[in-house]
Amino acid sequence: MDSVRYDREPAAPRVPLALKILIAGGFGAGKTTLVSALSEVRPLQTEEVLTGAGIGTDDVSGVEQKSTTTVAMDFGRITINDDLQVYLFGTPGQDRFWFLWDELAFGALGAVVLADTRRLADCFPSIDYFEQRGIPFVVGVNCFDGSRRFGLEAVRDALDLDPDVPLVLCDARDRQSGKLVLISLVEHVARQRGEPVPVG
Ligand SMILES: Nc1nc2c(ncn2[C@@H]2O[C@H](COP(=O)(O)OP(=O)(O)OP(=O)(O)O)[C@@H](O)[C@H]2O)c(=O)[nH]1
Ligand SMILES: [Mg+2]
Repeated sequence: MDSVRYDREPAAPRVPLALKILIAGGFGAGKTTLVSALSEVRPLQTEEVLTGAGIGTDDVSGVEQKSTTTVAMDFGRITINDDLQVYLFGTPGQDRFWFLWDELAFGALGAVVLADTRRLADCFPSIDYFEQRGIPFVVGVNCFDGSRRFGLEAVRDALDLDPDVPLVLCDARDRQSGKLVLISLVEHVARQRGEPVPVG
């Protein structure tokens, strides 16, 4: 009987390296919007309708148009090349879901904290969380239509950010804008680790 001979073992299937990045920030800052804009696959979302039951708990001042909220997480994926994928995890924005954060943050490369200048203080808990755990983060100021524009230095002062934490303007609805935020995070992580900053 003929037998097939292999000179070499068949190649093992390639498993791409996966980087995990968190998209955090206060209630309604645009986390779900950013994950959706960036993801190449239909994002997994856990949106629930804001109802009268949330009155007194869900502070929608400044985002009165908001009709849903994330109750567990958002998930999206970006393929960089055959060897590298980025997994995006959007956090829930409300305090009552804090218990999920440690699971979501486990093994993360770093985080994007989205800030809305109409409700800047809402991103303090996210910043505190990452600072306390030594997780590198950048802050993206999501420029909502009609919100007052502030200079980056004024926002940096208001957030009391360390000088080395990157602060960038962005539009969470825009893929290219979101990519620039992710690139600033990857560069920040590389600088912190003393590794060469990736080019392009
Ligand atoms: N004009 C404008 N609207 C935006 C932008 N980003 C988000 N929105 C809108 O703002 C609302 C809130 O956005 P979400 O992405 O749900 O915010 P979130 O941070 O995920 O909210 P929670 O999960 O409830 O904390 C949605 O109606 C979005 O369409 C933006 O950059 N500009
Ligand atoms: Mg959300």
